[in-house]
Amino acid sequence: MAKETEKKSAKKLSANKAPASKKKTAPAKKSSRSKAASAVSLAEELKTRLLHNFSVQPEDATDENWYNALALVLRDRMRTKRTQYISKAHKQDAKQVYYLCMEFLMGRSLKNTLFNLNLTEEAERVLSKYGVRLDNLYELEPDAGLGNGGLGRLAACFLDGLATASIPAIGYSLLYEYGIFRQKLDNGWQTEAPDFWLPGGQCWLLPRPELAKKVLFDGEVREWWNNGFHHVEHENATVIVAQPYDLMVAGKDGHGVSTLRLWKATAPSDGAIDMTLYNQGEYMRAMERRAMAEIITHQLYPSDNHREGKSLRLSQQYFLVSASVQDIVQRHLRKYGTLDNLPEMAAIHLNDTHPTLAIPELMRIMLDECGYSWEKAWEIITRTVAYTNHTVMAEALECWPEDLFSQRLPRIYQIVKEINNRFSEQMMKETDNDVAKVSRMAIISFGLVKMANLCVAASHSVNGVSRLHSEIIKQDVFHDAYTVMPEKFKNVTNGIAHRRWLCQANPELATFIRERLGSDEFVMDASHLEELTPFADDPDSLQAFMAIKRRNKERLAKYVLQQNGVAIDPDSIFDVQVKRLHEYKRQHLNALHILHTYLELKENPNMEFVPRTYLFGAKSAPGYFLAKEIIRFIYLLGKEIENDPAVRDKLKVVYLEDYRVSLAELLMPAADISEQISLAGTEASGTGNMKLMMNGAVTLGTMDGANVEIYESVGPDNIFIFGMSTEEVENQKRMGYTPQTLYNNNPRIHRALDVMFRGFGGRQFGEVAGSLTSKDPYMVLADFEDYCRAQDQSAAAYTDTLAWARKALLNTAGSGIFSSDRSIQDYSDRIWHCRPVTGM
Ligand code: 26W
Repeated sequence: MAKETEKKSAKKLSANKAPASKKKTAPAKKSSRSKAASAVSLAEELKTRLLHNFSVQPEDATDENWYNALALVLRDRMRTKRTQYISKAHKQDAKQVYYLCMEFLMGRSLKNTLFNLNLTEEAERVLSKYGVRLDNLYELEPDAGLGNGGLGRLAACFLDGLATASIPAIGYSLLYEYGIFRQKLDNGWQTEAPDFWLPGGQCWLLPRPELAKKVLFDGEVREWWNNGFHHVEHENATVIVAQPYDLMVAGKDGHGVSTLRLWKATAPSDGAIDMTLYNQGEYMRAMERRAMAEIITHQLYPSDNHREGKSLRLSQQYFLVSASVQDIVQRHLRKYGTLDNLPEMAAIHLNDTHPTLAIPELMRIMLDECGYSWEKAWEIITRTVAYTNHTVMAEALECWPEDLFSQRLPRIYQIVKEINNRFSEQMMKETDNDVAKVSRMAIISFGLVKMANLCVAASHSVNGVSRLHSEIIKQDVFHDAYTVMPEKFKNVTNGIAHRRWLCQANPELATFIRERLGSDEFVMDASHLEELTPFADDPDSLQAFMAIKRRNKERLAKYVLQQNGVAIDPDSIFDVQVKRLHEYKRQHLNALHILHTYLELKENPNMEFVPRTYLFGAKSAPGYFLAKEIIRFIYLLGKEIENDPAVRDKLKVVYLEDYRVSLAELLMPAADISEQISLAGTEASGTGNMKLMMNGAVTLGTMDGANVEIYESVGPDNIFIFGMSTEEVENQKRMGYTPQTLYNNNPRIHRALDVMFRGFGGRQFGEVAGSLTSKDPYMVLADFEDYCRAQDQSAAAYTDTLAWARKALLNTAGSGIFSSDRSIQDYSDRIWHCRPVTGM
């Protein structure tokens, strides 16, 4: 690895303060091109791209050529729009949002970009001249799977919302060469294949080599005082270069454009050592150094809700925040020449604790490079940084061994130690020397650096992602901090990009809404969906609504037949549980109930039964053994039922491989029932629940996360609630939960679990069954009976077609508040305090 000594002194750094740009740019002209004119231009731009980039005439172009050409044309158009947008934002002194997140689960860009730039029809027209179908091009695009699940998808939805609201924003993340693994099921056992997404995804990335940054690891810190200035030198550091690549997200109608800046790790290519090595013929050593550097952004860590504690993960986190914070500072200094007004002009958002080191990194730059005093730097930073918590799982709260931390990040460690000392001192004062409380809030204790505590100490705002979750944070996760700093704690309920999840994923439903409401306003403002409510009393509308659902179910059935070789009946209830696989989400509660139903059906073949198709989609963290066992259990249960001619026409279980954003876009519109069955108090919010309700699925769920707000929005008649409340869960836990008693006393539970212990399909499921009868922190058996009741209730409700249609439609009507446009509005008003750029 390259060793380099970076000299940082207050003097040298003041030279870094570039004068504020005085350049005035001409105001962006409103596009006045007619539709026809821009169609011609799209055609011409495409032709030019085909010719210049791929050396083909349109007549000879393959679908792949067209896909790439289209992506490049759109990328350039977004770049132009972004430039105009930014210059307008600058003139208005608009506050900038910087959203730091280790994951952005973007999915595909083509359909969304065409839709938001209002170019879908034009593109279709141009392509049809050459016999090319736009739908085929969509399928060529790989998902940009740079995230695990909820956290990353939320970040992606927010970029869309920010652009549409004309709030200038940059999302910062890593350019993982390999995104979330491709899941393969080998007789039900999950195996992971690498997701090399760049060959089809690269065309959306704009390289910005001029903005590259250096990130320093390892080495030692030397400090001294001279002329009243504190000097710091980071000696013998390992230098990694962060190369930025921009992926742009156009807002609806294309005035605002968000940037997602992805950093790729590379070895410094300008180092003299490189050349020396080459000259000595030490080619292998040079290559090794390159590989060591590039490994940082090689791969996304595939576990969510479970910390890894690995050195490479710490390196990824620091690499992200160091490059991003340097970029933020550079941008800010270029415009204002000072960081004094950072809190007024910039909001830095930490999406969960993963980018926490942005706090000490900004301290480092302000102290070592800009000559700020500790007090002033801390004051500025704590007014700039805000933090969102996304999980209550204790095993997800990140902490780092102090020795690993201090070795890999020596200067950052010094700063964190000092933050801890000062913070602890302040907390002692504010708690009247409550030592126990202060030590629980400490940032470093028992040899661990605690990221969440650092976030809470340094952020001016700490928010949860649903009302219930935000309460739990105050009462439980961060209770100590809440008692001392109650004003920091807020709630912003999550949301989803309704233009992607409704308008694009379910175009027929969008047309239905447009026709009923007599306008397109809901596209920009999802609160208009409420106006669908009166149509719940209109039989014709209800019928049309269900006809759309039926066609979406047929579309999904086709996919299932192709992928799984199973024919599913669109007249059966499509009961969908799609999300990451985790015990707390309780896919095994769903499966246990299916097994129970299967046994009932076998025993009473003539019992009344509403045909039901259970669809599962979920990836497990590769090392999460029990989760993989649960997948195998569900998969083989499906096989077992499918092999049973007496039951298979009534009951089906389909496990869809490789659940991802693009598959979700196919699934959400086809669902009748949305399974949201986590143990109350465990799911921070959920966002799949919002996508499903928006597409007219009725929630069958617990009073957990955002389900509570869904319940309030649709009312008790349009949702199936079951299970313990958070209070009941707490009480049970206090009294001591003994699942063994439930197993012994409940014959239905007993029978189903015994079948699992005995096994079927050539395997036993003792680990899964055993986990339910021993400790089970997620209390599956305790909620089992009530879950059965809710399942039965939903089946009975489904048989009344019109009444069901009413419920479904009212779910869409009640989903407006779950648009991420509303979430962005809330963040802007309550946390970031920023205003949209006007005149866009
Ligand atoms: C340390 C490893 C790790 C990785 C990812 C820990 C935690 C995470 C994420 C925060 C887990 C996550 O994605 N949480 C989900 O965030 C969604 C968006 O707010 C919520 O809707 C989900 O309820 C929550 O599980």
